[in-house]
Amino acid sequence: MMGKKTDELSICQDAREMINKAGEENIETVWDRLKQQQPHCGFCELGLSCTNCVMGPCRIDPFEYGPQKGVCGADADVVVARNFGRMIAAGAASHSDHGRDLLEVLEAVAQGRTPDYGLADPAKLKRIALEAGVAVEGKDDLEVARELAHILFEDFGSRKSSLTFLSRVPEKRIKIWEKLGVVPRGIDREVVEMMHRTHMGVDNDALNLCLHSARVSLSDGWAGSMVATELSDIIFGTPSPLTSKVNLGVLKEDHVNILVHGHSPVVSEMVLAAARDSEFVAKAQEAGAAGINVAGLCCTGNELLMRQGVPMAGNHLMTELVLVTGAVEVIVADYQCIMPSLVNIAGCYHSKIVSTSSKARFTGAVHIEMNVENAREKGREVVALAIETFRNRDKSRVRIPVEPVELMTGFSNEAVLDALGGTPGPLLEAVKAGKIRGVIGIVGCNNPKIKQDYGTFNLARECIKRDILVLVTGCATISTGKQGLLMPEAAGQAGPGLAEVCQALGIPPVLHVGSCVDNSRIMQLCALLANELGVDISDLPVAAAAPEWYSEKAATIGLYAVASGIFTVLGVAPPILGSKFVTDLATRGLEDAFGAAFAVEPDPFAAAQLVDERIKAKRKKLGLTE
Ligand code: XCC
Ligand code: SF4
Repeated sequence: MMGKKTDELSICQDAREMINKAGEENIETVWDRLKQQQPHCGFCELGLSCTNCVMGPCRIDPFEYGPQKGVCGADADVVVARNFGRMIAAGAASHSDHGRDLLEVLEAVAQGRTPDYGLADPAKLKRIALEAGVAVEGKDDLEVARELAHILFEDFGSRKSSLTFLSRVPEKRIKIWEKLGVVPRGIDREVVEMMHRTHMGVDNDALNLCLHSARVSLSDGWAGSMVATELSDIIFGTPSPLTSKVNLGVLKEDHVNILVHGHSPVVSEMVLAAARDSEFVAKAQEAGAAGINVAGLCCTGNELLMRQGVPMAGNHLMTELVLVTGAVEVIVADYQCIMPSLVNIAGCYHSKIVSTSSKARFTGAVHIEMNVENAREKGREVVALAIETFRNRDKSRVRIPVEPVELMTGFSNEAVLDALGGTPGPLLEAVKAGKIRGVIGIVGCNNPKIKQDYGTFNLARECIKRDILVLVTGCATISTGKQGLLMPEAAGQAGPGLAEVCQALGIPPVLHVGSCVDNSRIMQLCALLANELGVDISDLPVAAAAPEWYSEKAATIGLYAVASGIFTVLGVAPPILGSKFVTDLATRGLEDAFGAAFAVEPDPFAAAQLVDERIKAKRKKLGLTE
């Protein structure tokens, strides 16, 4: 299969072994399908094809031999900007719709409509409610929750001119957004307006379209995702440091293995609760298993890892391979990043894919619809199905490669500030003294076009060597965790300043701050530091990177980082290169407008150099020595 050797596809031993096993068993994986798709359409790669109406589809010729305009007259700049705008809208919609699900749970809890969920962190509920302008004095938690839910629901609509958590944004940054006309108004409103603007014959100015893209992304980073993060903490608990394990070795050969996949803790928390029920553990034993093992994939895995210490089986490119172990009874999924191929691969084994959301169904999967009213009961159905499925496991096909690696997790902003004695002061002191030269958020996915985990792991390692503290979210967590960087011992691989800080606090040089929506934690932390120093976020020695991104959501995260003033390096170019105007804007023009821009650099070592230079320049401007 494939033509490429497996060691060219992934840096991970567990992945390589399972790719080989898939080959032996004639199972098609994402790498096979990538090969079948090649060569990719050049027009699409450049962002130059348009299917927005049926006068088309149209293609703009990048070499100027062929047509330079679509049937409607749109040129390359407009076509690229429109396509990019829709990409950003899809990413923002995904995070924000996930946020809305948490909001619906909060409302159901407040109205007493669900016994299944509660308020695990009532102190945070009060804090957030106060921030949102709720008078909490003399009110019980449910009343506070009801009022908070009401205010946040309005953030989604168009009844307000500004969003709740914009109060966190430094004043200088808000001024920039006001001047550019990109202050986000309503979460859904910005997405809907993007769909409107990109209909034929509406917004036909590439700059104007790109500015609205920035506004859409900000409605995600400072609202939709932020709502998801804050409410997940309130409902399920604010993460604090704990240790767990990562890689395919977390599967247990003698257990019923249940994998949670997707993004929303609303589903995975209920599955976990049922799996921990002694009644089911006894049933599993009756079926011949030693017990029930729950492990995570992708971001809902991150949610459970951060709060419950549930071990992590793998990131995006491991989601097919985990089935190839032959040891998985059920993958229970909610939404986002769940490859439809999982159903086919599960069909090659005894495994079952369970979908749980009416908005994310998979032909051939078992559908167990979960909602706030029935979640606990449905979680139990999933676990019962897994136990039944275990009876069909073919033991001769089971192969669990490698031993798991330990990792430390749970670094919410609250936990970080707690560790520092309640204020960001000590962190700022370490930055001023140059022990921590700067901070980088490394986020995002895997992409089969890049050797799995190569970009993310190497960038993280190069950054810590240079005394740059690394924060990870999403699949980048797993890429770095599998290589041991999420343990305090990894301080030995850091530069002397960062190593000293990590050793003093007993923390790793790479901190896990959560799932993809939890990039909002990084936004909040940057705002906190900027406010403390009385500067803008763009003045801070910080950067962001998405070395192996694939998803529309990752594009949106990158854009809200840049629009918030954070220099961002992408390992894969977005489909904008067909427009010189949009490309120049992304890599230079945004710097003038927002004080930060994108760079595209697939080589993680060169990317680390770019980040280093940026941090050096920002430190110098702040009058900090190296
Ligand atoms: Fe998806 Fe969030 Fe990307 Fe991983 S990192 S592949 S978006 S699961 Ni957010
Ligand atoms: Fe072609 Fe214009 Fe229609 Fe796009 S909107 S398909 S460029 S006619």
